[in-house]
Amino acid sequence: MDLSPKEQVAPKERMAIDLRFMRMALTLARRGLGQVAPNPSVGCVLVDTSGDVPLVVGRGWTQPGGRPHAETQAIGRAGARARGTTAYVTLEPCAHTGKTGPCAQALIDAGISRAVVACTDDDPRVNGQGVAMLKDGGISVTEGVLEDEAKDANSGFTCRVTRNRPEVLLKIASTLDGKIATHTGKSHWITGEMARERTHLMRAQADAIMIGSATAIVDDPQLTCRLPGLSGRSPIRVIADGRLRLPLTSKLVRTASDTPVILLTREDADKDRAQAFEEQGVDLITVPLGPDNQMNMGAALTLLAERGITRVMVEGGARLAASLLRDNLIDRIEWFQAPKIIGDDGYSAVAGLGLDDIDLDAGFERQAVIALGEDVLTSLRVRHDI
Ligand code: AOF
Ligand code: ZN
Repeated sequence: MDLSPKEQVAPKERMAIDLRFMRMALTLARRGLGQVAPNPSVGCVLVDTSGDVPLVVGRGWTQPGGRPHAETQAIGRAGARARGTTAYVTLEPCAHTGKTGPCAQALIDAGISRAVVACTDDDPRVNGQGVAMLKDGGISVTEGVLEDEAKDANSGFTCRVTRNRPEVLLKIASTLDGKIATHTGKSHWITGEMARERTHLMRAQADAIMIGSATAIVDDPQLTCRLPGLSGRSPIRVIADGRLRLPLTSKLVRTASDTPVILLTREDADKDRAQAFEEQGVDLITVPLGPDNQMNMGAALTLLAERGITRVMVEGGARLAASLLRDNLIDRIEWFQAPKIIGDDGYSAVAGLGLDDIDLDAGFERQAVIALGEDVLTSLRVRHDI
């Protein structure tokens, strides 16, 4: 039997090559986080493995707004050199026809001989059909390479399509004893410069950033990404403001025409005030009330998902954090801790949860701990088994 050079590669060596190029594809995929909603951010690398050393002939990632998709970008770059290559894709190629044809078909048409796919696409229009299309088209498919990392990169999108709400990340910057301000309300600065830079990067990678109205009133924040080179990547700003208490003169309202602002508000909020906000270019979303007569935050998130938002970062305050935690709506926590202590007369990062007991089921698992100057950042994810 005549084996092509690709098939002569020992399995172990092939696995090392697969890991190397899937890692590259994942790095490309992460570039789009915060820019591609409602779509996932996908990376694709086309590699010619016929020679002595593997050669990258095309790279692509999902473009701002979610289109073009990663695969067609990579194929476009590679041109005729795409023929016979291996495609490394961080998400199963799509099988549906949108503005353009399916990516799976584009890979077949480009003459790709092998596809390495990190994880399946939970969008019901795809969900296994992309891989089936590749196989039917004569492409050999390897699945599950760096699957966990790819799922992590796609988690906002997956949450939107499977749970009808965006993924929610809670960011907290506190003292060692979990305080975010002194009893006089002073909070600038608890954490250091590196933690603040990291926060701005997180903002760039979010589709929306959300805070409660009390925090918006007290801090008068901009909630933009102000990292050099990334200032164009500020997320949509969302304020949970049931009673429309945000001042019309706030920085958020004054900059609404540059970076969008959404107010989540109640049906019974003042109509004239609502109109005044709308005249300033602020978008209002009416949120149904829950049994406690407060805005139902699960419903609010679903309304955001319906607008395509997949990744929400929550930056306070204590009451918004508590209400989302109480409703099990927090998927990730990024907790910065400074080596300072404020004591019991300070303000806590999370308001009262009314727990009688330690609820072991609702716990978070640690993903990483890193030092950022004097501060420590702990990254947590909600336990998957609940
Ligand atoms: C891919 N590569 O880079 C992305 C994919 O609305 P459309 O037509 O752009 O399709 C969006 C769907 O395509 C989205 O829900 C997800 O299933 C998939 N995203 N697929 O092959 C990509 N971003
Ligand atoms: Zn596609």
